[in-house]
Amino acid sequence: MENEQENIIMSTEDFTSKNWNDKKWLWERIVNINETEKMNPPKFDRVPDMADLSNLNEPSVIHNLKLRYYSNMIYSYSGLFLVSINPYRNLPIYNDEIIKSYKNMKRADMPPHIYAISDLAYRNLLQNKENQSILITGESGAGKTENTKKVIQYLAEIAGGKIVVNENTKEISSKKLRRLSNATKTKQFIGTLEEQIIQANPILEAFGNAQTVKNNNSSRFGKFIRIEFLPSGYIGGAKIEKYLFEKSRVTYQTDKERNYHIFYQLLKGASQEIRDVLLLSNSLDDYEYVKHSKKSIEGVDDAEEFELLKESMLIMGINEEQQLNFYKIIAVVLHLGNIKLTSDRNDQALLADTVAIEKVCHLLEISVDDFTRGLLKPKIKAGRDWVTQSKDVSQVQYSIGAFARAMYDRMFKYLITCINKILDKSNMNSAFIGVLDIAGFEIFEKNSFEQLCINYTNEKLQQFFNHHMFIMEQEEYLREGIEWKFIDFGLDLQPTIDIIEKTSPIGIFSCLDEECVMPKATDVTFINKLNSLWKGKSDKYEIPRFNNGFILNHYAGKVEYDTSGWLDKNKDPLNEEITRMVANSPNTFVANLFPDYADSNGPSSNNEPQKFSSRIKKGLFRTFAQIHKDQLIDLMDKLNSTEPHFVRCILPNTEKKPLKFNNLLVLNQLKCNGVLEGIRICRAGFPNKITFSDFRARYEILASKEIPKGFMDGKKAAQIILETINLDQSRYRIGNSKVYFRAGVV
Ligand code: AD9
Ligand code: MG
Repeated sequence: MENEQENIIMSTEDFTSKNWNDKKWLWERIVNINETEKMNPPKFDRVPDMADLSNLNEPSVIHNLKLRYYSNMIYSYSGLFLVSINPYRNLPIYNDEIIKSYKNMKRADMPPHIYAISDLAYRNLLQNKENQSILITGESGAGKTENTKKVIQYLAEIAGGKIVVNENTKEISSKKLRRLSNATKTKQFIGTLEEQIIQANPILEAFGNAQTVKNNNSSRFGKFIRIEFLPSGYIGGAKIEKYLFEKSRVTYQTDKERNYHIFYQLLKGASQEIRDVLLLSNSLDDYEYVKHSKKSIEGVDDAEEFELLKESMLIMGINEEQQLNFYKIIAVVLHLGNIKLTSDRNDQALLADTVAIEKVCHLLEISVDDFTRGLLKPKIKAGRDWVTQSKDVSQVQYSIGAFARAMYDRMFKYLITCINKILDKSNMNSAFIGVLDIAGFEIFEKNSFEQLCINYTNEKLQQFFNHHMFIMEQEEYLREGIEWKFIDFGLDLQPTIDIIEKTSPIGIFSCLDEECVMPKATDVTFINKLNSLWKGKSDKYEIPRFNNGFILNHYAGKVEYDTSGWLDKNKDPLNEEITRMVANSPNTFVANLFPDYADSNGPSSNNEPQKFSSRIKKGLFRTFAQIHKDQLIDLMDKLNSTEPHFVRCILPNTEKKPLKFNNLLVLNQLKCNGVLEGIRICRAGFPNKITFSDFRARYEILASKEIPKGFMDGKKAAQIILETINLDQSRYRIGNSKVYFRAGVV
């Protein structure tokens, strides 16, 4: 079947490149008639909108996308979606000229482009006075982040240029970089607001992106960027929110991937002066947390990138002194990775040497002795008393790793807070266009808690899309008085979402949270409890035959989750003695990263460390699941207040190569991301709609004799035109304000 499918959707390129005598089997094949689909006549080749194909089926969609892709047309429409296929090379389609050509143009009058969507969102924002969102999803490497940047570039270009920030928000008209000399502080470059919004990205990428097997510049976090607009239509500010940051990468990467870019940039690019302050060498091999990874990325000079990062920071208004604080955390993480342990005769952990820990404590400005004791022999509560607990090497290693991950995670979060302080000028009421750049469904061989979180997010986003497209569409038919039988497409994804997020009956997240505060709970007690709660209760939930875990029936397919390690992943427990020390460090930058651990009376007080479970109950600690769920609810609220636009990014091949189009890989993505489902409903409904006035303007010529001169209302005129051309009644409907056509009729 797979080969047959390949065969049917073979493009003209494939056919011409074959040696027909050798590959006779390619064209002489017997296939089951039921497994074939109708082709479109060649005049439909490369149609910009798939909804216009007269034979709308999977093979013809792939065929069309492929023809377009090989003609450098990476953008196409599929009904409500903009589909974007990664070209893996720079195409001359993103310059100022092209931006200008999309300004104020109707979607139908220009080739499909991310600029067309950006312009539509901007126009709708101004005209309808409604907030807009652009939701960009797709697999890793499919081009989400590149498209996000293009949206921002477009908006900055057409709606920027009038406001310049800083100098106490005094308006300056030049868009150029300026060097503002401030009498009291160090000299710094500060950019215009648009420049700052654009420069936020390299900063986010340095700290939040890394090389992975799938993408040399993979974003390891999701983001929602709100571009805010003043009533005049100019950009007034921006705000960034992040989701699901992959902190495990800070302490572990495979040899085919890297840690976050900033580690390599700093180690390769920092001046001797900075190195001296941070107690760093210039060799990646000296540091445990980077030395096992890949060292460099083809075509990327990390030292040069570091220079660009520093420039972006200056444009943002983060001066060199402030930058050093962030680099200091990177150095602390690197030194933490170098702490070496051994065991004593009772298997208790000891420091093998004190070099690394001294560097850590020097940079954090805390006592080496206290830190060492807190790390090796933390206090815990036993009944009413506090006792010193002995830890073995792997336990201490775990707490060092967790501490390093928490430091990095909190530093990244704080960096975004700083950027937002600079960019977020407007009040809550200002109109915005939000761009969501978030990973699509992930179905791997082994799926863990991270995959559940991302798939849960996508399930909600897909539900949002379904609601928007299917419900809105059908509601529109009703409003327009079009005769239409309501179709239940079986697309309600709520049952799967409920299993994850419900609190009653207890869903996966709540169950996990409960186990996280149970004494003696383990990953095994968790999965047993979950299975007993859901077994046989929903057709979306199954128990796997062999492994510990569960199977969820997602929109994109069935996914088996392996639940080992979930308790730790959900709480990522920190050694609270050491976090408390850091929270009370005289270095305010460092201390402010852990405000939730600071005790008001200082480190020498008699305050007893609180137990983890009591911290959860008091709301001092929130589990990962809780944080993510709350963030998602907030995001969905925001999206629900917007008019959405949907962009689906597609990965054409897994080799990161231009001009390679893998049919099955693309087909699979179209299935997962709802494009094919969208086409199905398109076929059932009336995807092409034209207002009466537009319709008359365009087609009156077809019935010039029949339509009398002088006034005639639009509906009547449309009726006459359609009757004159004798169009089959099943192929169109006349509503109250528009004419509706089946796919391909127009
Ligand atoms: V991930 O989920 O963050 O791992 P993304 O964001 O979907 O992923 P990204 O935008 O980073 O993928 O694109 C991956 C690479 O493909 C980029 O670094 C570019 O080298 C390449 N790419 C993507 N889109 C374009 C494009 N429109 N033009 C040129 C592109 N190159
Ligand atoms: Mg990305």
